[in-house]
Amino acid sequence: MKKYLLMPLLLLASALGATAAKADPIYADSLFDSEFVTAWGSGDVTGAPDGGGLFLGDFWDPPNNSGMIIVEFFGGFLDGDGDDIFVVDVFSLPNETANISVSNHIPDGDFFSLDGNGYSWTLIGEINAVDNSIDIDGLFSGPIFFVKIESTAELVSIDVDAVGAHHAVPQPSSALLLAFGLVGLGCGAGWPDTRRHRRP
Ligand SMILES: [Ca+2]
Ligand SMILES: [Ca+2]
Ligand SMILES: [Ca+2]
Repeated sequence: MKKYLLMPLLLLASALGATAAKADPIYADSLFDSEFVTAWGSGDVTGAPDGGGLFLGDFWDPPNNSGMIIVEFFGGFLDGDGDDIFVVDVFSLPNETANISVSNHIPDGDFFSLDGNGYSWTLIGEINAVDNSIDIDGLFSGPIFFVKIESTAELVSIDVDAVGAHHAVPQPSSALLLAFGLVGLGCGAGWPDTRRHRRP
């Protein structure tokens, strides 16, 4: 096994994968839970923006109750350089405010303080419909799979079209698979062993 080949290839694959993940934002895969929300248009807050979604209130402005959604990112994302999470709103006003919290999983254990649904949440901060992205900035480490958005406005409700993240957890990329393929070839009979010639 040519281990001297493995590390440079893995580093290359990792660099390529990280670059690709940072270049393209990812969007929430699933609406996990919601409370006091109202649909407009598609009613869909997953995937890329489509001009429809959920506003976080149970009635047109002003709402009787402020709303909340929890969305899930199946592949997870990380606290990377700069802003990490953004909420796409429509008809954006700065007084449409919301708190952003994050969680990593649905635990069976008890190693975090959990809410009634078995979640632990870390409050990252408040956004608004205009200043709509936020930097985790070290408040949470490790992959994040769940984002909770809670309206903090009394007179208006943020209209959530989509929820995005900038730093997807790097997935096994084609470059990584290629690297493993090359290493695999290196183990085969057709790959010349140059070391043999240097060290007779
Ligand atoms: Ca960050
Ligand atoms: Ca809005
Ligand atoms: Ca949408």
